[in-house]
Amino acid sequence: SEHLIQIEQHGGVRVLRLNRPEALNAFTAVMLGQLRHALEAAADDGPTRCVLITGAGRAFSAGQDLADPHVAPSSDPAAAPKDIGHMLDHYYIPLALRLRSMPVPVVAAVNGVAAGAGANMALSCDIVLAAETASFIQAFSRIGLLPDCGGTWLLPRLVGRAKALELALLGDKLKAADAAALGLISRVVPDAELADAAMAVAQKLAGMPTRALVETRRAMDEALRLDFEPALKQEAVLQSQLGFAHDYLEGAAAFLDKRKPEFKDR
Ligand code: T3D
Repeated sequence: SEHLIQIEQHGGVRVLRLNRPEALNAFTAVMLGQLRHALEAAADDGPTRCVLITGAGRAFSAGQDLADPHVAPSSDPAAAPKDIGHMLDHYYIPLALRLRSMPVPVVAAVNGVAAGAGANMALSCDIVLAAETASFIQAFSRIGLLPDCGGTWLLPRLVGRAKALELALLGDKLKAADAAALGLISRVVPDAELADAAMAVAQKLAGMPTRALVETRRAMDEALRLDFEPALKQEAVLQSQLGFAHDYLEGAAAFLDKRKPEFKDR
């Protein structure tokens, strides 16, 4: 079948490239299935210690393909409207959950426009870099929908309620530099440097103690709904577990021996 997700391995980094450039990498059901499968495979692959997601061509992703027969309005006015909630239940929700619970860190290199589900998929990644000419659009309101793929959860947490609602209601294009200034993403780099900058971040993460990184993500997500003291206690429980693991023993020993550590926990 067609490779709508292109997969490359660079050492410990698994690159997943959204690859439907003629349609700005808009998601079809088939493509979403391939992306989920690619994430599962990366999660199951021991040597892979970081995933890097980017887009082929001039866009990151234009979001749901509005022409996909699963969601496109029928030309027959008598036909019953399609249930697009079905698309979320069967494709986007499993994908979003898989992405947010990957056993390795996930970097997004947003190479161009990221709209709708494409934007929120990028924002679900652990570290988001964007090219100077990239942009983010909560396109949902323009077509009578609300932000999905975690948009209602992610946006207020990333930028606060006022900006989250502004972005979601107006659906305007947000330039990468403005997204970085708002704290929606990590960093903006010149277009020509995006691939190298994102790979450098991914390679650095791939050489780090994977399990500690993933527990950090999980603890932060969890802490968002905890009070201060329960968050402190959660840190102690997780730290206790990490403290018995190989990577801490190796990391601390390597520091004391003034040598480079070799991490392996996943
Ligand atoms: O429906 C459900 O399952 C529920 C889930 C919803 C999740 C969602 O993601 S809803 C949001 C869906 N996405 C959008 O509404 C964005 C639509 N696209 C745009 O607004 C613009 O294309 C962009 C701002 C992303 C880029 O604009 P621009 O001017 O750079 O490019 P363009 O000319 O608009 O697009 C180029 C081609 O890609 C064009 O096709 P053509 O004319 O060359 O044959 C355009 O139709 C196509 N394209 C772009 N986005 C989509 C798309 N085709 C299908 N679906 C798209 N989302």
